[in-house]
Amino acid sequence: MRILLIMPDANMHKLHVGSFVRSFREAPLSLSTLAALTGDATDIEYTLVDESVDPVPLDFDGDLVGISVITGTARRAYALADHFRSRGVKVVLGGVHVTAMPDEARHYADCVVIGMAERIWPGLVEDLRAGGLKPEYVEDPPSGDFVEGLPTPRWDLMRKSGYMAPYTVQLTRGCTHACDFCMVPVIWKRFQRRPVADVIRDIRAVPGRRFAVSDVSPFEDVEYAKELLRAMIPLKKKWGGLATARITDDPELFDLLVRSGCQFLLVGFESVRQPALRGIGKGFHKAADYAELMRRLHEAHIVVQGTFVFGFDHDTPDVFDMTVDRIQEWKVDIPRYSIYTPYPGTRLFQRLESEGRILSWDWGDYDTMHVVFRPKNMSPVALYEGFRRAYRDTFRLKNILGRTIAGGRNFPIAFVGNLTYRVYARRLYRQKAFEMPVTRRGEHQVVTRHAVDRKTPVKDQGAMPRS
Ligand code: B12
Ligand code: SF4
Repeated sequence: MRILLIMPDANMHKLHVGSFVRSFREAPLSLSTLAALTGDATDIEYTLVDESVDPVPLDFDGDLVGISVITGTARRAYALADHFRSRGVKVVLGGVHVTAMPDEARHYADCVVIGMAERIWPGLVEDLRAGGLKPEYVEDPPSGDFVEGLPTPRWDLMRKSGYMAPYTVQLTRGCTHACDFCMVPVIWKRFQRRPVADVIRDIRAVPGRRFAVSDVSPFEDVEYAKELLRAMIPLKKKWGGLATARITDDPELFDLLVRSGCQFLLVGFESVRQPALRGIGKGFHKAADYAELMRRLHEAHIVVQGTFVFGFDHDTPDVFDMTVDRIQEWKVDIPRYSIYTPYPGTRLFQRLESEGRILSWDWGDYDTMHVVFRPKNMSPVALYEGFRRAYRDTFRLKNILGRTIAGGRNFPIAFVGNLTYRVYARRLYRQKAFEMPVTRRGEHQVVTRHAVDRKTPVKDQGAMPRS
């Protein structure tokens, strides 16, 4: 059996040099996790393609195409699905967006998978083999225990040179919090921890010293995290991952984190203002403590990518300059900005829709780089302009050096990371695709819901077809 698994292009965080493309991220686990689930079955030949770094083989004529869909890539995913089905290849769609919007997704697929696929995928492949692929498979047990006994992902099937960190390890699923804009608590209703022994087995299997963790907030169960970090120390690896701003609250946990080899953390600061944090359900983050948090992380030689969001209902037009100033003051090594985005399925989406504030239903705009809703205290244009001005100001060379030069041994990583975002900040002003498509289209010109261009051949549509 020949199975092609695709992650459509998300059009971001990558470097192009001629035909060479590298993503500035860790390798995603969605496809390599699926491919591992059928174990040693030697009669299954998988091809895994992350379109952000490699082209999709449009002439594939095997038995099944599986496509992993997040909201921002839904358009591309549906166009690819159409393409392969028109060639007579069966298509299954799964992932975050399909789980939130199964009724939409089934228009474009022979089969949809709702929720986590660990307990589903092997049976689905067997059904396909027997000619009895069902139209829908739902996570079983619902929100259940599927993280025990998972195989090590098939990292070998992804192109290693495509990523800054080609080996990604998973510790947990879900999150203990429920911020209003976040998809995680919506689709993974329970926070689940993998057995420590399974995680350690995976880390041992990583060739070389470095790996990444892409879990959204793996250290919120402090006792579990301590047990895991303790077990990681003897492995003497170096790693990077994500954490909430509470990571330094428990001194023992933080000490173990440092000793386990943590060198990089992405922290979702979200806002420099406490009322905004409270408003989105992230009041457990204390903006007043961010300076001290940064000081402690730097003391431990951890490089910090700090993500900030603009467009909250508490945001006023002065938020942009204030955020840029605080980031300089706290010396956040690699800052990143996003526009508040109501992903379908989230509380935020429901609220903004009921208030009549959604401006675009084109999922291609849901990449956190476009304004897709009407902000409360400023116009959509002011939000977009503030967002890209903040990018431009933050990534001026003088500001980059101001933040990173005192970083000692962290300086090279932080500096290179900043240069990447500097290129991106420039793109925001230069490239047509970033020209505020929603607001420039006019507020009342709502885009056709998840429309797929059926006239242009898929190869000519570009990675992110736009209306
Ligand atoms: C790596 C990653 C990326 C990578 C790859 C994207 C991708 N397609 O996953 C990159 C860097 C490109 C990326 C970009 C962005 N990302 Co991202 N990313 C992740 C991250 C950290 C890990 C994904 C992963 O490997 N998960 C582990 C695997 C095992 O889980 P999984 O993907 O859900 O797969 C399971 C099931 O969903 C299912 N499944 C998934 N695909 C398929 C396919 C088939 C055929 C089947 C049967 C089953 C199936 O089976 C798997 C096993 O159970 C997740 C958070 C997370 N930890 O999941 C966010 C996440 C996917 N990203 C998110 C967001 C918001 C973004 C950005 C907007 C962020 C930003 N501001 O920059 C951009 C999107 C840009 C765009 N144009 O849309 C959101 C998605 C929300 C949404 N509704 O789309 C997530 C969930 C984080 C969050 N807090 O909400 N991201
Ligand atoms: S934003 Fe972070 S802390 Fe909040 S629910 Fe999502 S993953 Fe959890």
